[in-house]
Amino acid sequence: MWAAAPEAVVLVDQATGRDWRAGELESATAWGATYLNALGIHTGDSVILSAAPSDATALAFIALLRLGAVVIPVNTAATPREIAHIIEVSGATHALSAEPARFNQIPAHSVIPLTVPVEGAATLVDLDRAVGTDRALICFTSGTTGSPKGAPLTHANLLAGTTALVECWQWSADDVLVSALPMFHVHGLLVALAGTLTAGGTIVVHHKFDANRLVDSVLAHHATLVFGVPTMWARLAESGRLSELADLRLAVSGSAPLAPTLFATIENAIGSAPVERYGMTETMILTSTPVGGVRRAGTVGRPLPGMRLRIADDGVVEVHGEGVFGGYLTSAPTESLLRSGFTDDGWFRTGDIGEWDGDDLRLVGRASELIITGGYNVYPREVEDVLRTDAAIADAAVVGLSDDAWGETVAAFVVLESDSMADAETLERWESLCSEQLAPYKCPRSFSVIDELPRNAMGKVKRDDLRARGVVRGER
Ligand code: MLC
Ligand code: AMP
Repeated sequence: MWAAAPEAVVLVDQATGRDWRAGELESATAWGATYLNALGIHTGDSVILSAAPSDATALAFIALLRLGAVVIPVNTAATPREIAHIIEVSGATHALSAEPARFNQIPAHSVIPLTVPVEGAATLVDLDRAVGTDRALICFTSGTTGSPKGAPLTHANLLAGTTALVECWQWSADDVLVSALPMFHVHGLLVALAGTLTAGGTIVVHHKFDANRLVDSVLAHHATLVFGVPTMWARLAESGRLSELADLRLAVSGSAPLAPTLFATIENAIGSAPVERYGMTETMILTSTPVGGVRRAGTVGRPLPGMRLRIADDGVVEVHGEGVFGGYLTSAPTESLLRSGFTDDGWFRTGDIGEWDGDDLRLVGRASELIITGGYNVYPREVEDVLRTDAAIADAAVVGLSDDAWGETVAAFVVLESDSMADAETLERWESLCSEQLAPYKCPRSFSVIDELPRNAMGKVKRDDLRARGVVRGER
């Protein structure tokens, strides 16, 4: 693809204005791979990549894949406790970061500051030798048991996922995508960046989401595509500038439910319905509403090419296809993967409850307690485990409260030890405990003190009851 049109601009860094032609990207990632190899990274090594989106981040990702290393994208807001867990489970030996000091749990010589590769004399390493069954990435997803789980994706998974998107969205070399999505998740790194590379189009990368800057960028680059999570679309609507996006070919929303009211706002402003697509870290993108057909609010569309979907008797969406991962990493030092979440006949159970509405899938709930806030996933158990370490807390339950801006916000309900009371100082202590242990998006936005947690006959916390109560007291 790059060789066919070496002069074509494929990557633009919005903050610096630097653009990269295909030929430049080819040689810069080859030098980058040579440089990383000289610093001790070899084929098969697991390497953390943790940085805000930029051309340097994109180039590092490509260089690592070309070298055959396994990329582990890590949230730039991850705490030392969260990083330690990722290193332990993945066996990461190196880290590339714009803030190397955050990775002091890896020997200093293996923590590499992220920079744009400088021109080298020659490429000294074998590149592009990975085969489909080789691991390309290990992505961490929040886990029901309290600790994030490592989901390896192979080169075949990645290619199947991006090829299906290119076909489904008729994504071509003429398309220009503006993306402010973080590059440490499937949406920004694989759908936006790897999708663009597969399509041979252009991606304009923003370091941080800002509604005004995004609209300016769409206009300046004559962009045809914008991908965002619903919170980003809500902020674009709030900016009053949505109608300036009327020339987009596709305005795409995903990672969390798009409220029908926001769908209508976007449709009215830009003159066409947004495209909704549904995916998961473990599976890449599963469904999309049609590019050439009617897109209905509240539906996430049809299976992508190569993806099969069925709805089990309990309502859970089950999937099968080339993009679906092979299982989770285990904590034991073994190559075999944990097939939890797979049926006996090899389909992956997503945990989402769905129903068919004509040809389109409608997601109607989740079998799990997963909270999605601004497109980031939080499992209550991880937050509850942290809260329970506080001496004043006898018990805790965490739920997602519905919120117009964030979709859901994290809310904690706590039961005090009998000799304890909650005053302003206590609240501050809980807030600091959470912010030390958990990335900011996982920290409760409210703490409600209640006499006891509502439980059913089996002793399970009735989370719906808590959601119905809303914030009881102590909102910050
Ligand atoms: C930031 N904050 C959040 C948050 N993002 N809190 C809860 N949920 C979030 N998602 C916190 C900040 O730390 C800060 O805390 C406060 O909220 C306000 O910050 P902000 O500056 O207003 O937020 P901002 O940095 O602009 O981030 C908002 C956002 C971001 C929407 C741009 O959340 C984002 O990039 N979301 C995209 C997530 C994503 O890419 N998901 C895809 C997963 S892949 P304080 O304490 O400092 O005030 C996937 C598969 C698939 O799901 O299908 O795609
Ligand atoms: P993640 O673990 O971050 O990959 O998140 C995957 C989850 O995000 C899915 O299981 C869904 O619950 C949710 N999700 C992704 N896309 C959509 C969408 N378009 N609508 C509703 N939920 C979505």
